[in-house]
Amino acid sequence: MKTPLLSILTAALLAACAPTAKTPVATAPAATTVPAAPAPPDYRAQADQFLTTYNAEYVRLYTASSEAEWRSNTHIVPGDTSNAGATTRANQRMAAFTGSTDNIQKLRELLEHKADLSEIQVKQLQTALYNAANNPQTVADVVKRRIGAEAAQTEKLYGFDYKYAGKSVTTNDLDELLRNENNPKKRQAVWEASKAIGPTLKDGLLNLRDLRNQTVQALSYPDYFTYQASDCGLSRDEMMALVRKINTELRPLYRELHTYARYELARKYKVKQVPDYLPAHWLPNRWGQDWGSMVDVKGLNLDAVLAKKGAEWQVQQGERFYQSLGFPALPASFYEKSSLYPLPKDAAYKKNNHASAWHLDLNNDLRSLMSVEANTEWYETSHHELGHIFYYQTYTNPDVPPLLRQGANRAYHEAIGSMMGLAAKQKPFLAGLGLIDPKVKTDETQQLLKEALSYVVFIPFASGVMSEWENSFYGDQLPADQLNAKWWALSKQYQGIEPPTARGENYLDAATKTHINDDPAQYYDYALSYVILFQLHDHIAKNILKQDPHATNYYGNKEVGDFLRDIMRPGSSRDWRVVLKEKTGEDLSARAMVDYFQPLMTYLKAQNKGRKYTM
Ligand code: X8Z
Ligand code: ZN
Repeated sequence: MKTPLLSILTAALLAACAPTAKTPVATAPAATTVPAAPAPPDYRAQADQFLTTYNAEYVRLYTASSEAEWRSNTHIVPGDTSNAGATTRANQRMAAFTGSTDNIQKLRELLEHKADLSEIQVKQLQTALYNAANNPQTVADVVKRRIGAEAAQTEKLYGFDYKYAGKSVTTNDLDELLRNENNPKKRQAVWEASKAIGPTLKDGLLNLRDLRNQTVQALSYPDYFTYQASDCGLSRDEMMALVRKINTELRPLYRELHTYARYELARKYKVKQVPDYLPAHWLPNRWGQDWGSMVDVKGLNLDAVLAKKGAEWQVQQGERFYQSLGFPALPASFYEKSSLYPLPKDAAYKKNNHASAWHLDLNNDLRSLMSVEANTEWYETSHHELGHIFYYQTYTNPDVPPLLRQGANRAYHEAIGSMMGLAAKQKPFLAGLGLIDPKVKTDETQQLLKEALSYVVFIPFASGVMSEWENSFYGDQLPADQLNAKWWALSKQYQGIEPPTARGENYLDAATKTHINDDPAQYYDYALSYVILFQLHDHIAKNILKQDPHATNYYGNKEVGDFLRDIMRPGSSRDWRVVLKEKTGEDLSARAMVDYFQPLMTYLKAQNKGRKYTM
């Protein structure tokens, strides 16, 4: 079947090639004059024409939509729905285009001639069809309701007024308290304050589940989780098998860390009976996804150094690090247009408190939204977000059409900046920058332990709790009266964490994690990103720098920059598996991550000797 556009093009081509009628002038035998066969339709030319027009409109609508989203995320006035209204309208226009029935038909038709098209054309058509499935206009009403519900959920999420001890507090305040407060009673109150937002998001999330599932079902995806996983070229089962494998591979190490943490924290909080499961409020993070601040490595206390340098310095230093590897400076507009620091205490509006990086126009308008304060967590996050920004900048080149200005896959996008964050905390790097005394003796085991408490501890949360919960929520229609029970069952199973008191279905603790609301069914990307991070870091350390992966200094090394840019430059125009194999010689594997932390096993086993293991 042909679309009208293709029929017209084909007819025109055929007409152009048809022999023109001529007046016969001779009667000589004509046996050798066979009429030329009509040239086959030029599908490449057709695809080019279609994609040129499509990309231009895509950029125009994407930019309008991002501008509106930016405003919705940086200027939240509770009760004022004007931003949400503008965002909804811009996103609806984008949806009407990407999901238009005409476009879908044309994309499908061109893809029927895949064999005749170039690889980059096929990639663009597939990406556009993937995008269409999130907005098919055959179910325009569902899409419209979903877009409105998403804007409303974002406003609720970031407009929430957290209260602790009777006062309004920011999430930065709560995080700091969880890192530093020593009184378990107070800790519990802080933790509970951080969960107060959950119930306010429940109806919205349940509604969004239905709308998200119904949207993608129109193009035959069984559910939204399957749709998201397909972006990596994996089925839902394959994705779950992958994250479960990663979790299993890191489980022996996690088990040691879990045992260690139970005993250490019981001692710290002066609790005689060591609990079998970690009480959630004992941990220095709202979800127990990062326990790094439990350990203070003497001589390597970055918090003290950063406090003197200030918040601005951290972002600028991050940029300097990337530049030292040969990345170009950021455009001035990055600093002018980004929203990098917390709002003044008396601001009459709120902003999204979770860090993000934006490619506003799929061109050179690059922005980040953060609330940077001078501490190790924000130092790490600044490097993470700048990873996204330099990724955007690198694939914004004439060889990468706007539709393919994305990571090799989403996990790569998360991996680059996280890897730079890891590298920017290693001793030779810090000493090279003059941030610490190079001669100071530091305990390498404690440093590795601190890293494990961040990176290894993250895996059961990301590949276990988050991925399993969303898989069940979207893929298995987790019943509305089991949402919180499931969350805590998974937390216990994967993280070995329990809530301080019973958390019934009147709470919705999953929804306190921003991604559950506004970055749905894709948290496995972060688990995969850590695995990729260690694969890339291992390669850089051993093969480029010839340094111990535990003690590197990437600063100023252009070869490291070239290695990273080779990965980043093609955006999503190359298959992520091929890229990984080509650049590291390996398939996706937790091997490098497991190897990196292996030296810690002996230490932890010795520490945990005679202790009770509960997972
Ligand atoms: O959400 C983020 C980034 C933004 S892309 C700050 N991260 C995950 C989280 O905070 O839960 C980075 C690592 C995990
Ligand atoms: Zn990120």
